[in-house]
Amino acid sequence: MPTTVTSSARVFSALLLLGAGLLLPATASAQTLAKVKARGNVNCGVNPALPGFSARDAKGSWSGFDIDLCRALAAAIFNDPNKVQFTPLATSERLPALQADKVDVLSRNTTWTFSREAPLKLNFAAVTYYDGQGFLVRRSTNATSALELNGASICVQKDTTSELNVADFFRANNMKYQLVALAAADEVLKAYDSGKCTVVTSDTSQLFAARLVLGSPDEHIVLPDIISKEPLGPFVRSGDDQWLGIVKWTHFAMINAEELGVSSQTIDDALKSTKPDVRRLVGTEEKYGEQLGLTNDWVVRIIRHVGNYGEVFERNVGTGSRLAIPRGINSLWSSGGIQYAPPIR
Ligand SMILES: N[C@@H](CCC(=O)N[C@@H](CS)C(=O)NCC(=O)O)C(=O)O
Repeated sequence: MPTTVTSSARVFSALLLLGAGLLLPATASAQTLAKVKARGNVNCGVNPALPGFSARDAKGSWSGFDIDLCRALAAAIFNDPNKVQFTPLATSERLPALQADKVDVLSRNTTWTFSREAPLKLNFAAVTYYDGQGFLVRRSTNATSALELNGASICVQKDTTSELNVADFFRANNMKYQLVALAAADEVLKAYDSGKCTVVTSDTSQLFAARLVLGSPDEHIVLPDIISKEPLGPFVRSGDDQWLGIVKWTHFAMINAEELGVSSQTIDDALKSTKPDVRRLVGTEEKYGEQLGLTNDWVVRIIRHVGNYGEVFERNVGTGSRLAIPRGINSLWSSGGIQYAPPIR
């Protein structure tokens, strides 16, 4: 008899432990959304100044491609794209700031790499912009390819993937170079402007932005060579599946909306649509929003206030904008690009 009592007590305590084990991660995993709702805004870590991606006007109002992801999150959560607190972060402080809980999400032209996930206890949410590293030179150099840069002095920003890739590229091609590694973007441009280096290397999107900051943009060209893969997008802390889900599905919803022809102009028609895909997207069918901890009209809020992916791309960086970047591989998969989102169903 005592044996039975002991063993059932053991089974009971084992079940208790198992229960606690199952419960603990669940409670620990839903903190960010609750915190954001209690605070009344999304705290977004952003680039202090990168035209087209993240910039402040004279009145202090933020706009740009990376900014719109923050606004889309605020729209989904609060039905108000202005409920964002922007925290400008320098390149070297961006990942530590996210790790230290100083921001809820980092939306700052940051490349998804192996060493930025598990080792840093961070998760990459979704590729909002497929980029690649390139080179900016003066048009007067008549250079047509990066392979002509043997012996060049090259400016790069510290603590970036750019610094690592440029070393690989020159080593692989048996070329010499002199690296001028600087801490901030404006130092890089000043050094190039004053002749301390003849080349700037960075993500190509950032070189397009840099051309605008330099005195006469037409005097500078971005060489055609792309020497790396730079999948850019938002990061969150690991261990909060709900928050990771909200960030990644916000991007996927904007891609799916573009694919289905749902835009800020057509959102009211979409709400009357009989198409099953559209109905699931806008929440007139199923309850996907609630499953994320949001309301079922979460996508309607995003599209109404911010727009679909194509609208965000064109407005901030596309061919009609000052940056004039062709959509290229960031076109939808159905139009020859690689932007592809899993279905909402
Ligand atoms: N995508 C690359 C580069 C990102 C990066 O920080 N680029 C610099 C070069 S333009 C930048 O944004 N600087 C802005 C600043 O520090 O103000 C990475 O994740 O390492």
